[in-house]
Parts: sequence; structure tokens; C-alpha cells
Amino acid sequence: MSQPKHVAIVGATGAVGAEMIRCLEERHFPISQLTLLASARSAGKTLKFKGQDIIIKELTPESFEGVDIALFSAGGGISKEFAPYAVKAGAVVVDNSSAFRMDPTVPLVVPEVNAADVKNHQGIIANPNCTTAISLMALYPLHQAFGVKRVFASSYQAVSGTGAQAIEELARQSRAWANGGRTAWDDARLPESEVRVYPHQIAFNVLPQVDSFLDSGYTKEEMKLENEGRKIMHHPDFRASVTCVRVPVFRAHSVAISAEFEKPITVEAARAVLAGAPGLDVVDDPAAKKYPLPLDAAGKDNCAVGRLRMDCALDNGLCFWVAGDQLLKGAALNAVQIAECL
Ligand code: NAP
Ligand code: 3JN
Repeated sequence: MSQPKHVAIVGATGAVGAEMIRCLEERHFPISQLTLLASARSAGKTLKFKGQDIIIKELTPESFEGVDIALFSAGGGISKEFAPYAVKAGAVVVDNSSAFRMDPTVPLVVPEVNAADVKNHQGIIANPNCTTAISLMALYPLHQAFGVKRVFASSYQAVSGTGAQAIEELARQSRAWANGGRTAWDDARLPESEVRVYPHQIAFNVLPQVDSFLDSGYTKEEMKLENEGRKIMHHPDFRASVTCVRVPVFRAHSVAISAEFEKPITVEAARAVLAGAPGLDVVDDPAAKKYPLPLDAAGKDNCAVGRLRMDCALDNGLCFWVAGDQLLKGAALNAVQIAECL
């Protein structure tokens, strides 16, 4: 039985922070004290943990005295500035941002893939990008069996991936449309004043942009599967060409993947491998219209994979569709699982 820990959550009021509190509670993480940290805007407000009100404190360099494990989820800038204070105070940081992911001294971990890397930490362990984590839940077991060479993928990313303000944006735009007295089904454009978080209206639309563009034409988000996937799978030659798309879904990301493998693969052999993979459900009965849906994945710890079929354009290729709750496996749950490994 491990000693109860003093755990701090940085970004406790955010979409991910709220799920971290819930995961710690539901998984009975051994906690002696929970410190909730956010910006000055939230200081003094309370959040519930195990039925008790906990007062949120403003994040400062002194916030980490006596803290054993600090779960960071307040963006890369905050992680870069404050994680060193946490480490100096003796805490182990599990960071949700990209600030340290590609730092060779920082393990980047999906416990179902590379839990053993946790022990190499020097104070900071990074949580991968949500689309990467969800994709690897299905891709890694296939890689172990068949050796993945490269993937072509498109993501369908929920607005909660952008945080609390984007959830409100989709809800507000949907209400504005419904309350707008529209008579024609194709009259879906809302006034510019309704567009505040994304560069374009998200309700009744899809946006082929997640994060900012690089000189290559890909976005930063699109390169994470290749870069982070190489590190997590210990597979430096892995290649991924990805298009990330924001869709008007509240919660849970989906990814359509075409993967090319070294070894011959069949749908039956792939299904058998995926059926034995931890943290993954196979939902694949197209004749009965059963396949993974973000609505079904929302709120669930496990990711789901389906639509398995031979890829008709690749040698040794398999197409599949993965859905997973990006606030859970893509962020909070994965972070708490890493803390459990500690
Ligand atoms: P969010 O809902 O916008 O929440 C942001 C959190 O950061 C809030 O708790 C906020 O506190 C806090 N914060 C902002 N400025 C701060 C400051 N100066 N000092 C202390 N705390 C501050 O965002 P989110 O969706 O939870 O995501 C947070 C981060 O997690 C992202 O930036 C990303 O790096 C990572 N992440 C998110 C997802 C996802 O699916 N959403 C997935 C993977 C990784 P206040 O409420 O006081 O402003
Ligand atoms: O947009 C999404 O669906 C996921 C967003 C993730 C995110 C948002 C802001 C900054 C990240 C991330 O985890 O990769 C970051 C970051 O790079 O820290």
C-alpha cells in the first residue's frame, strides 16, 4: 500500500483540471492533501473533492511546499514558468502541455505503451497530446504485432479540446441558431459577433485548422502524432501525415487512420490483437451499425476502435477509426495513471 501523497493540481478550474479531480476521487488515489491552484481570478472560490469544499489558491512560486505530485494543466507557458519551482520544492510534475514533451530528459508516457519510462524521470514527466494518446491506444498494439511504418490520419476533434471557453462557444452558437427564428435549413451562418474563440463559426461547420500553421503547411497539432509517437513507441522511423479538424462535438476526439505495416496483416489478426489491448474496446459490427462514436466515448476511460478494413491503397495496410475522451485518456486520466505508476 503506497503512502498517501500531497497532490497539487495547477489549472484546477479548467476543463482538464475538473476531470483530474474526478479521476483522483474515482480511482481512490491515495491522497493526504489536495491543493487546487489556478489564476488570481479563481482564488478564494471552492471546488468539491470527496464531498469537501477545497478553496482554490492562486498559483505562485511558493505554491509547492510539501507537495509530492503536481499535475499541471494550465498551458505551456505556465508549465515552463512554474514546473521548475515545483521540482525545486521536491514534487514530481506530471505536465499536460507540450512544454517538455520533446525534451530528451523528460519521459513522455502513455502507461499502456511505455509505463517503464516513468522511472527515468528527473522531476518532470510529460503527458502526450490528446490526439496522439488516443491514436496510440490502437496503433501501438498493432505496431507490436505487425510493425508500423507510417500512417495517414485525419482527426475529428471536439471543442472541449480547446478548453472551457470553446465549450461555451459551441453551446452559445447552437442556441443562437436555434433561437434565431430561421426558416431555411441552409441558413446556418451566424453573425460575426458570435465568433469569438475559433477563427470561424464552429456550430454547423468543420474547421481544417487545429492550432497554428507551420512553414510546412501542417499545423503544430498535426505534427504531434509523428514527433510524440516516435518518442513514446521508441520508434524513431515512424512517419505520420495528419490533417487535424475541429468538429462541432462537445466531447471526445475521433481519428481515422490508414496504417502501413512491415508484416502482412489481416482484419481478423488485427481484431484479435486489438481485443487484447489494455484500455481499448473493439466496437466493430458495421452490419449492425456499430462503430465507435464520440457520444459513446464521452466520459469513458477506455478508447474504442472499429471500422477495421484492409487499406486498398497501401501494402500491408489497415484502416481503422478510434474514438476516445480527450479530457480523460487524452489528458486527466493519463496524467493520474502516470501518477499511479509513480
Ligand atoms: P481551460 O479549460 O481553458 O483551463 C485553463 C486552466 O488554466 C484554468 O484552470 C485556468 O485558471 C488556468 N490558468 C490560466 N491562466 C493561469 C495563470 N496565470 N495562473 C494559474 N492558472 C492559470 O483549458 P483546458 O482545456 O483545461 O486545458 C489546459 C491545458 O491542458 C491546455 O493548455 C493544454 O496544454 C492541456 N491539454 C488540454 C487538453 C484538452 O482536451 N482540453 C488535452 C490535452 C492537453 P482560471 O480558471 O483561474 O483562469
Ligand atoms: O485542440 C485540441 O483538441 C487539443 C489541444 C491541446 C493543446 C491545446 C493548447 C496547447 C495542447 C496540447 O496538449 O498539445 C497545447 C500544448 O501544446 O501545450
